Amino acid sequence: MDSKRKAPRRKGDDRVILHFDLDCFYAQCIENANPSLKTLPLGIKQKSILATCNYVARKHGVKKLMGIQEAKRLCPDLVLADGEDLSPFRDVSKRIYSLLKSYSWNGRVERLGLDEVFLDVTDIVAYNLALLNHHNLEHSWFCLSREDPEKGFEFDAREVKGCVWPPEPEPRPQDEGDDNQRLRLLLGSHLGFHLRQQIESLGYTSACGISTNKLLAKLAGDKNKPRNQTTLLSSAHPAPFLDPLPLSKIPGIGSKTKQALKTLLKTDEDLTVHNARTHPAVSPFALERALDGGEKGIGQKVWLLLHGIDSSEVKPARDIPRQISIEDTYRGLTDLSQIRAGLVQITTSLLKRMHVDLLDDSEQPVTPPFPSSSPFPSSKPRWLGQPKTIRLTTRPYYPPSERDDFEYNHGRASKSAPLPRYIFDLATNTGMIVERLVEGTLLPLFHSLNPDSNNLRIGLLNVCVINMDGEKHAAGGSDIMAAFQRQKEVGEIRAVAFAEERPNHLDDVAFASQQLDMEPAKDSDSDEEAEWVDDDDHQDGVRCHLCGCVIPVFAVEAHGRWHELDEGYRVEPRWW
Ligand code: DGT
Ligand code: MG
Repeated sequence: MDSKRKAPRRKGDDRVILHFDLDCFYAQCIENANPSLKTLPLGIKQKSILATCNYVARKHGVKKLMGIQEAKRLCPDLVLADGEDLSPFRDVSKRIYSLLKSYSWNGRVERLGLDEVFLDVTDIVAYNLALLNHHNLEHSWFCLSREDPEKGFEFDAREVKGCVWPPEPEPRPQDEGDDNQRLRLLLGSHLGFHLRQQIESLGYTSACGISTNKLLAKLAGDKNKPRNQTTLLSSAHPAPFLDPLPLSKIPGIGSKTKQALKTLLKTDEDLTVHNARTHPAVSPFALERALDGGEKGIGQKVWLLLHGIDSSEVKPARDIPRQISIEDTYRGLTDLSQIRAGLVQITTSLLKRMHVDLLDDSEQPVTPPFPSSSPFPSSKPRWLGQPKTIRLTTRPYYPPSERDDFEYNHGRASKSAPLPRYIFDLATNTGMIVERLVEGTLLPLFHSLNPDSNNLRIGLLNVCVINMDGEKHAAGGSDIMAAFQRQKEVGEIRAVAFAEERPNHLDDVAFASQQLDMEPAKDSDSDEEAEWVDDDDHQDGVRCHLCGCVIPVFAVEAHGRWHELDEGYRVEPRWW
């Protein structure tokens, strides 16, 4: 065998990673608010498509991202609920994330979008492995706290909890190393089950994957859905598990990599992992060359993913998002009163989001403004973080015929200003704050972005607050790069998924773009998102997660340093 094609050395095999994915998330949120919907086929509508549907509807053939008309044709009794307002979904997401975070010892709890969470539970598992009484595995005790031995649950350590992959019992591992790994994953499966039960106590069912890295945990969880879990026992030899999967299932392998692989294999057919992994023309070096212009080391990275190796860490938990962004799309706003109304609406939502995400609500429910005469001054909510900068982005309206090959950032232009401090005054009425912010800050930014007010045709408005107080921006090299990459990657994945499902619909591009920026990586407010880096992101530059600019790769570090400068009035750099 060519030495370049030797099976790569595995890293991080001794970790235990759990991946949780809520079942039909938006639908469950709506069902919990209206329990009578639980037994009916339910679709969650956003513009002209279903963002998701419950599993009753899925039995009728209805699918996520299906057009409403098609869904109704398949299931005439389908009940439709409006899913345009993401606030209730974000609130539930936050509660579930906080719950899972409260079980972590090492703080490695990473959100992926609104309904997925990774947990690195290696430390909890190692602790419990040492406690196991091998003479009485049947009546084992799983300790959830190092300080309080009574906090935990009883479990049967003879068996893995839930589904196991491969399905048939494996021959007993031969050496002690493998045996330990099996036991670690077994312990992880019981913890995963316990945590799923805790999530269910909040009213939400989920799927869970248990493995030794994020890639394998996520893919394992996909095996048995809904309300189930899968442990990948053969994590050290994942080829039989990965090989049948289409390449599109592998996070981090994007459309350009897929195309590069097709070119290497001289085929037009859709490839499986097996096709790509075993073909003699595919090696780290060949991939690096085929993806020329991409990130250095991209060939090696793709090669590792094809072999189920992903050394990326589960990121430490964060209490507050790095930025909050709200946007909406329009069919060409032409006069300033429409623009003003759009800005008022967006800013109102933004302020609401800031109250939900940035106020410490541990003391009392947040319903600002609080009257200054409040009898409970000490229970006033406290700002956990205060963004320092506000940014307005606009894009002209493009008719559908012109939108076919749009890049996410096509036509977008942005300007920033310091965020006025009155926005944090909880004693002032929200409506007054919005009016003042629109008049005093956003409309001036709008005019400087669109100086010719007689020729307006606005297709998108986005307002974003960034530069959280107390936040350190990872200016140095790889962290900031990874953050930029994550944002764009998931944006592209969403856009592709959307385009594939609804290729000809009028609203598709506008809708996709609305979804992307309201929730790139399913949730733009959080950077605790997709860790996997899409090679495709490096072809032309990467998108800054702080200001949205697309930046040539060589300029990323300098751009990061620019963000670290404290603001005076700052106009977005235009040269990229
Ligand atoms: P599942 O996990 O297959 O049981 O179903 P969901 O609905 O939980 O799907 P998932 O986990 O991919 O996404 C979580 C939620 O995020 C989902 O309920 C709706 C929303 N979402 C996901 N992808 C898209 C998308 O491409 N467009 C829109 N509009 N919403 C999406
Ligand atoms: Mg889900």
